[in-house]
Amino acid sequence: MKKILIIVIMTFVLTLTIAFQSDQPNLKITQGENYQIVASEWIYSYDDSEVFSSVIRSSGEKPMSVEFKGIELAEFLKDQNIDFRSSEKITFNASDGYRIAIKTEEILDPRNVYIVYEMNGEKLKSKRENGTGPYRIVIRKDPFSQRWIKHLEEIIVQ
Ligand SMILES: Nc1nc2c(c(=O)[nH]1)N[C@H]1C(S)=C(S)[C@@H](COP(=O)(O)O)O[C@H]1N2
Ligand SMILES: [Mo]
Repeated sequence: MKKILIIVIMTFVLTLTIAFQSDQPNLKITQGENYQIVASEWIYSYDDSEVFSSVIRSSGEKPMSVEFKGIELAEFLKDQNIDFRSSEKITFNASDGYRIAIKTEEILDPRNVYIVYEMNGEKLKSKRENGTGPYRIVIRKDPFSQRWIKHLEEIIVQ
């Protein structure tokens, strides 16, 4: 009886651990053969994060003014020691299979491309929680949000 109880408890704890770990919103940066994982804590505690206003245009809904908090992508990559200046574009993969590429030119344009993790003071929720996060790319100078990739998982520098 005791053994069974211990097994049940251990299974429960293990399941919780796995569930918790897979919910940790880390980001992967891939460059050629190499990759690095950026922990969510690093992102959430980033010193030079910025808050800016933006307008969300979802199909079938009125444009909505929001406040985003995030990190300028060029700064983020620089602080991760990723040199992307010689590549033509960067590719972004989302957990739902969505994928977009952004030209390096656009990324180097000041205050344009951001990795966003908060909206109106709240952390972006995951796809499972019906959110647009935990991370989203916002291109401030592109008013249409097709390229504002949600559920960002991987950044690929060619
Ligand atoms: N990961 C992911 N990002 C995505 C999409 C998607 O299907 N998957 N759709 C894009 C399109 S076409 C639009 S219009 C916006 C919709 O964003 P919203 O959910 O904030 O309205 O997200 C963009 N980013
Ligand atoms: Mo869209």
